Amino acid sequence: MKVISRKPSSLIDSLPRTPIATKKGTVAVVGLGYVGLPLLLLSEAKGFKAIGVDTDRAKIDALKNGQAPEITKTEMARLRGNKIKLSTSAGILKEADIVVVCVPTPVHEDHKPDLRPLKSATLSVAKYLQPGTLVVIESTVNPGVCEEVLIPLLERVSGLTAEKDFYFAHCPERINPGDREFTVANIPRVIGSSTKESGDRAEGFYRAILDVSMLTRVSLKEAESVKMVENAFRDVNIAFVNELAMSFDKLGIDLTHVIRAASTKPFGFMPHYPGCGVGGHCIPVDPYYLIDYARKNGFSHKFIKTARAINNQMPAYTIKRLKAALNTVGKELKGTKVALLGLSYKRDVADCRESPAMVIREKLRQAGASVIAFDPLYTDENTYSTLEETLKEAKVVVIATDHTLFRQLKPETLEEHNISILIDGRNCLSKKTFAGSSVIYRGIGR
Ligand code: SAJ
Repeated sequence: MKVISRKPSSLIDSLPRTPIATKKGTVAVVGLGYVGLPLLLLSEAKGFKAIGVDTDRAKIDALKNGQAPEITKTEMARLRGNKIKLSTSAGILKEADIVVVCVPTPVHEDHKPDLRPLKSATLSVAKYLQPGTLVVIESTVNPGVCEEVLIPLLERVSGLTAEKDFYFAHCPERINPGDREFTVANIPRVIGSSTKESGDRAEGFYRAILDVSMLTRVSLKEAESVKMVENAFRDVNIAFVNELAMSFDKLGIDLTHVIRAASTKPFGFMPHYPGCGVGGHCIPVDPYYLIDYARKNGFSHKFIKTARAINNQMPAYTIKRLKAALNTVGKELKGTKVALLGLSYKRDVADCRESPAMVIREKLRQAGASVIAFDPLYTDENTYSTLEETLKEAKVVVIATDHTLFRQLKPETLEEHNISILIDGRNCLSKKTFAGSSVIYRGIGR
């Protein structure tokens, strides 16, 4: 496992080496999804007494049976072994010295921030908050949410005063779902606090569980801003190449070759890749939190908003590529059987939140196409169960998620099923191998 390490700065050198929290050593994690569960397991593995709280009874029952996505057999045994307390009831939080909140922060249909899950979790924490407890928020929030929403809520309901009776810090999560190299244990973290004491206590906790020395200390608003900036940075860079893709499709230039060649520049260039859209619970969501907060404070973001608009139009652009390919053979989309390969938002990940593939499926249906969808990691009432049966019925194929299974698709497989068109929404197949086949290949930006 690659451990990132750097000689800590003099400030960090002066910090107490013995993590303050381990004096009593009980950590409670509220929200046991792809962020909270790994943190809970890591805390327990590093010697803390661990408590997991989630409102989802089915999830708690599954965890008690050692069932959860992407955990090791050892972790399953530890969950089953009752060493980790798991509950849907927040009352158990009374036992914790440290409470870490890891719940989703989605947006509403109109892209306005939806803090309901976070407020509800914070309310549960407040109801059972004990003096001396450290509260850490890992959920992604825009600047101002900690000081203007969460701390007042904790104080009002608990009757305790922040920085006097309890400690508070914000340490934005940096989990990359599906990443086996960068994990909760080795990703550097940023810790925001309004006082040194709270920051020290939070740093003591993270030092006790993480294999990294790079823990950067900033203010609460700066920590909230770090995550917003990280993810808006990624969104605008993806929008940049998506706009280039639409331009280069007109110019007949293969953008993927251009990006690969530009990446040979060892400085000043960071490759991103065009595709059928931007999904997930982070990249397409977090910029809206920043846009909304800036608007409320008198600034209207243009560039970040434009990037969101460009990325949001990529599902429609992908269908436009399909329509254009169908037109070259005198066909139209209405009535065409389309195999949609992939529904999740990211390669080899089962999560469909904000997935562009779902938008493509809906738009294909609205255009009168008959959609046959298949995803090896996701099923619903309208999905097929195998790639074979999906291809058997289809006339054209759209790849919306570059799952490993789809990256092995060969032109001859499509020819065997009389499939005439392939739209590669993730540019994950070799255009060259299709050149010699009867299958019309179109990518995004190539
Ligand atoms: N995507 C592109 N082109 C790219 C990169 C991604 O179209 O060049 C699309 C993906 O297909 C996906 C969406 O954007 O639909 C998001 O992809 P992602 O790789 O950013 O995946 P996420 O959402 O899991 O992002 C996480 C984020 N981690 C956190 O928020 C803590 C993000 O900050 C990381 O940069 C990202 O992982 C990562 O680097 O993989």
